[in-house]
Amino acid sequence: MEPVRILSPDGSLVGDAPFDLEEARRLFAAMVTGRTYDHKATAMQKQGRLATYAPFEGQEACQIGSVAALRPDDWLVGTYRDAAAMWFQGYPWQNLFLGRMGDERGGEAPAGVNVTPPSITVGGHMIHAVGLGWAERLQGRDRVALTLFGDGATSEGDFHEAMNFAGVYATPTIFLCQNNGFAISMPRDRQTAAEHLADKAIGYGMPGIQVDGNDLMAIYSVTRDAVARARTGEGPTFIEALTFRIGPHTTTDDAGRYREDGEVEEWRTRDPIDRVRAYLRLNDAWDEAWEQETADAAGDEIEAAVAAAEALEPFGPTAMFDRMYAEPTSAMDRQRGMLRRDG
Ligand SMILES: Cc1ncc(C[n+]2csc(CCOP(=O)(O)OP(=O)(O)O)c2C)c(N)n1
Repeated sequence: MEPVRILSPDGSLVGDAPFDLEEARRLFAAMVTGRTYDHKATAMQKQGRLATYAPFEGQEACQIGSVAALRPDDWLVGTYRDAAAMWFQGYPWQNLFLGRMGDERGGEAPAGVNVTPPSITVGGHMIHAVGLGWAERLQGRDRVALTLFGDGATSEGDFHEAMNFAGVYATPTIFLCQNNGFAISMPRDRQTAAEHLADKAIGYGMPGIQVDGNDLMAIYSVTRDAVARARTGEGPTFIEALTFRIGPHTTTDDAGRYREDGEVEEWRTRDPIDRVRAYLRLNDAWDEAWEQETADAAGDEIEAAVAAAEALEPFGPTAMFDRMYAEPTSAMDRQRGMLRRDG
């Protein structure tokens, strides 16, 4: 199996560009904004302003390229590592920061934004993605659901149930596995004996495609085709994107304990943002001043979101009970009472 690739690390094309230079610049800027958030959140965690944070540096092409192939009303169902994708589909940066502060308001998508809160439960969210797409179909709408997850999630029972149901009912689901080589410290070759994760699709009766996950154009192109299949009733697709997380699993992890020397440096040479910059330069669509403007705009946007999140009145500890169900259960009422007594 040869992973789909369109854009080489040196910025030259080995296939047809799926979008024009203007769109390439827009998506480049979005990846830069994502990385700005990632670096800011990592720094804020170290300053004690956020709880544990899961960085996604290196995975920006997977997240921006796939969401670029969606319609604004399509569903996105991702994980704790998918903030760039969530933002690009309409989830505010402010809420992403709030979620990492342990503030329940971070879990609320604005009206009309079809993005679920980040799933901390590995694999559990894929079932929801299948259900959301199926519900759209049953109601006669053509919205699709894209779900993002890691290589580790493919070992969860929920993954198999979601894939099986999606295959049998031909639900409009795009399963995008960001295979970043590790599930915390568990390497990909201890996760499964299958030669490729994409091969798993065969067992569920859907196409499986492997793609260079650091190639914005390839990710966009395979997701666009999968979205088209889903939208026209041809059913789900499984995409395995080969990528790497440059940072640790989370800010509490020491990746140096399980990764080989030189592995990070090697993957930096395939950086998804550098690759698009090289392409824009080759096509006279990049200059220093524009890159600076892009970086400044991203910095301003992220700083404004931090300021807005930190300016909110703190949410009381019992608020978590209010946001769980429309009506509290008796067990929750009891727990709320215990918290008040102890607090
Ligand atoms: C059901 C469940 N089991 C275990 C965990 C603990 N856990 C958190 S992240 C993680 C690894 C997930 O790896 P992967 O799916 O490859 O995604 P990545 O973190 O690499 O993005 C584990 C085991 C969890 N959150 N949920």
